[in-house]
Amino acid sequence: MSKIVFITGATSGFGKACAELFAGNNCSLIINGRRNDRLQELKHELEVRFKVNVYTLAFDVQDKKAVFDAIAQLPAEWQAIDVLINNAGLALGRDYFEEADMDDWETMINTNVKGLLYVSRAIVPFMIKQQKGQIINIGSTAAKETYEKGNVYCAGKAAVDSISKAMRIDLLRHKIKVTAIHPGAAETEFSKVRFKGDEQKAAAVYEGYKPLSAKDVAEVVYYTSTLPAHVCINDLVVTCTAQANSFYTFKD
Ligand code: NDP
Ligand code: 8X3
Repeated sequence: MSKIVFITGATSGFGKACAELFAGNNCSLIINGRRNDRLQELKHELEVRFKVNVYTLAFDVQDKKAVFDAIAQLPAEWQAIDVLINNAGLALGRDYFEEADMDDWETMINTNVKGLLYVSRAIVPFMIKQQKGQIINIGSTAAKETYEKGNVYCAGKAAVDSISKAMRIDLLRHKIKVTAIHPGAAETEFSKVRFKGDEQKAAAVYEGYKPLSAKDVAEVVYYTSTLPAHVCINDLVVTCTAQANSFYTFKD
């Protein structure tokens, strides 16, 4: 089989754009998300369009048992995973610390931090067996600078930054590359999810400048996977030209 790429959160945004780009470059894909209808639709579309093999695994990354059960039942030919893209994630709410919904905090920590850990632990043994592989963790500019009302989302992404460093050190002896990619504002379903379906609030985030698209981010992710075996991009921040960091965006 061609290169096998496992993508979490492939039903939308960066994950879906990565699925399209990697499939377009003849990779076999294992795609995950909670919305199985979207996974099936994407599988069909990619198989027809690019003549590649696509395996779907619908599970919630927050559910440790579901993660390990799903990955354990992968057929042998799908276990030789070359690239894991830990992308599934979300922000919920944008509120002052003392006003934020604590259930939202739990969901963000369980998804963005614990989910990434579970999926990685379930897949790393396959990479160790092969003594090769690449784990690409999607962080955020929010990992690099904590902003007002970003509290637990920023903390979770800072944890992804730190976990990426830890993985890089500990997996060195198994020849596994670990790449952390930290995008700035990108127009996906992210803000619709963050503002719980409030389309106006979500659209306002991207007004007055040209944000990144999901495809822009996918192209950067893909590039990091094309380098020679001895070359690894460890940490990469990518923003649109109008954005300097979490704090500064130039709006016309
Ligand atoms: P989208 O909302 O468009 O996509 C999020 C994806 O994550 C969906 O496919 C969703 O699938 C999946 N997902 C969410 N929760 C779970 C879960 N519990 N289990 C499995 N899958 C889940 O957002 P983006 O594409 O923008 O976000 C992707 C990643 O990029 C996130 O980690 C986000 O924090 C990060 N990011 C986003 C930025 C942006 O500005 N858009 C900037 C920097 C980082 P489903 O609902 O089907 O489960
Ligand atoms: C998503 C980008 O600026 O909303 O990680 O935190 S931001």
